[in-house]
Amino acid sequence: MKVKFIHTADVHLGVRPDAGKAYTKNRPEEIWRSFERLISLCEREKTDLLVIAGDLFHRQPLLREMKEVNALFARLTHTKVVLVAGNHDFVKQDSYYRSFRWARNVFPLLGKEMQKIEFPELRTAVSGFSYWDREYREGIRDSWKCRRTQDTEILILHGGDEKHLPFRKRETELLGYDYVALGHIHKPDQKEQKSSYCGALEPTDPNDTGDHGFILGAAANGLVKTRFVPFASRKYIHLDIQADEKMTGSLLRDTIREKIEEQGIENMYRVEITGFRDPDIEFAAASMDPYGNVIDVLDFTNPSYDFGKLSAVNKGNLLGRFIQSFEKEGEDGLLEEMALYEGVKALLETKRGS
Ligand SMILES: [Mn+2]
Repeated sequence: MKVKFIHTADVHLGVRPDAGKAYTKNRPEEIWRSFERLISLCEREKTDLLVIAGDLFHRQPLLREMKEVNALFARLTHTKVVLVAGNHDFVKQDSYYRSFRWARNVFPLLGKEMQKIEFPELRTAVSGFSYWDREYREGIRDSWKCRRTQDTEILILHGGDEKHLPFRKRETELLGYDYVALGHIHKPDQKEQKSSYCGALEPTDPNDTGDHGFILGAAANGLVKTRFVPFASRKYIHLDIQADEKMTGSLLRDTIREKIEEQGIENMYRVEITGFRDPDIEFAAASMDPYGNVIDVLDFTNPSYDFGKLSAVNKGNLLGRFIQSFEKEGEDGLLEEMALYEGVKALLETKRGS
């Protein structure tokens, strides 16, 4: 018997991530649409099991949000849904998780102790537990070891950092399950592993760079094969741009535009400029957003001062002496260099102002 499953987590429905001027407003809605697309895919592919490894919601779910999600689940004619609550949507005292009546095909594992749900018709069992607090500082327990009752045994775990169920992946593999569906870390494991993070369905933070999607799995007689499927509608990309003395504001703007066109105007960008610039040029970050998808422009360039000339012209004054003090040291460490640049910049600005 072959069981098809999809492993997702960290959808963070309700999050309002920064996506750049043109997209930020629509981004929350887009994340909902992506989740709907996933549900449609489950229906179309006759997926047997949809496993949601926590943080389906970004915060305590509103009743309205739960009803929306449940209505999507209820449309599934073939798929059974198993979910746990993560640290973001943890089962709070008055959480709707406690009282909500889910559709018949939804099997929430909302207990704070490990629970197991069996699907004899799929010869599959899924184990997991939910967060009842923002944090879960204890590690993996011996009692979580797999006690096999079905051909395929799946374990859901949410966490993997210091404050959220600290574990090493190796430990989770040693628990004896055929597959461990991990949630919490937004970066997906793109290589097949027995214990995998599927990553966030859509990136929800500018630091969630790279592909995002879900894990598609097939289980047959306890042998599980999985692969990562990119599914997100947009990516965050960090653009590194190297400036030199010839770089002007308009040249930089063109470079940014070209790079964005190359890597996709649908994506969201953080731009970092490094290297040297003409000391008379200042880059106006605000004008560097041709498609409205630049979140920020970080200018780390240094003015390419001609220290020899500056030192000669300013012989005897504060600026000249400052530069000379660096020449005497004869050190060319990075900190020294930065101090020299910052110092000269400050002194030149004071000079200009006076
Ligand atoms: Mn989490």
